[in-house]
Amino acid sequence: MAIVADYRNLSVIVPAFNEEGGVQQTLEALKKNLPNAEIILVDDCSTDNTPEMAKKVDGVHILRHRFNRGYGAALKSGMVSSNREHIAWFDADGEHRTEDLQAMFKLLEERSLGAIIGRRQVKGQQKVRFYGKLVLRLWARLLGLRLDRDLNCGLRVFHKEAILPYLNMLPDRFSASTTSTMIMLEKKYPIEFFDIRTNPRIGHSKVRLRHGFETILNIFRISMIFAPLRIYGTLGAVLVVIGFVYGLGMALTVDKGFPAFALVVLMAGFFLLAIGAIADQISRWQLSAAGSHSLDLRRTPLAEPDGKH
Ligand SMILES: Nc1nc2c(ncn2[C@@H]2O[C@H](COP(=O)(O)OP(=O)(O)OP(=O)(O)O)[C@@H](O)[C@H]2O)c(=O)[nH]1
Ligand SMILES: [Mg+2]
Repeated sequence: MAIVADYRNLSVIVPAFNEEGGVQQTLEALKKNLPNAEIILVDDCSTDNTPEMAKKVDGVHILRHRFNRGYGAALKSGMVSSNREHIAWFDADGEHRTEDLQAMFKLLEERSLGAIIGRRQVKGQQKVRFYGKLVLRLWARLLGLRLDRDLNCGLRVFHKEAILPYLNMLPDRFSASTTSTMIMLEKKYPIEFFDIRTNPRIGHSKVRLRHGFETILNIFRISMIFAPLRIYGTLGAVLVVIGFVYGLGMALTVDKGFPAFALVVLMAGFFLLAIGAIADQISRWQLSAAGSHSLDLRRTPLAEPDGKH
């Protein structure tokens, strides 16, 4: 007898804003292919027929924001009301395939991972988006993070303990996906990227250029929360080295002692290092409170060493 996979351990959160074209089909596919999963549609105060279309599918929990709050806010509302151990994010526009979600969930459970993040193919992507994503990756790299190809794919699955303690760090808008990737990496949770295929979206895209700028700002914000010493420390060390080398060079070659300018640069470097050390203490203190529920996850025997991220 064939064993039918059971998804009673999983909540699927579907954020939707004006997705009357794709929402019914998306929910039907989830109901059919993920039996017993809890499916939560968060309608972000759509102005079209999204709620009516969603109601046509039985057994879906529908939450509705009273005003439009954004993609990240919708995901947070859904996650807070989820009752299962694992949480998936799944777009309402028909773009994601349930086969991919099934495979990702299986892997997450089998390997006790903190998260699995979808990785879309670069081929066929709009040029603008391709370069936008490149800028995001370079920016993250500059801040000391080696990120994989796709930071902000909307299809991902988490162990609840890996994401719930950080809900207040997730922004309300589109950068919630990039931010959640960074949180997983900064917390050194065992995670994997998983190659997925996507269908063309049904209906209009909601992504705008300003969302890219918001994301750049949020990458910086998260780095400051998790690893302030990396930013202040690098900048401080660079200034100290410049000040010292320049000052010493001038003192030895031009016979007028250590120049004042070099001293100022040196001092600025030391100040930045000191600020970094204090910020680091504050950050550790804050994060130990936020992440204390997640410690078990880090000790799971199947957890991968995270050196490869
Ligand atoms: N709750 C909520 N969901 C939103 C909002 N904007 C977009 N979404 C949903 O978030 C998901 C992803 O949005 P998309 O516009 O598809 O963004 P994308 O998948 O990155 O890019 P495209 O599919 O190419 O447009 C979809 O299910 C949208 O309905 C919003 O303001 N609030
Ligand atoms: Mg989409």
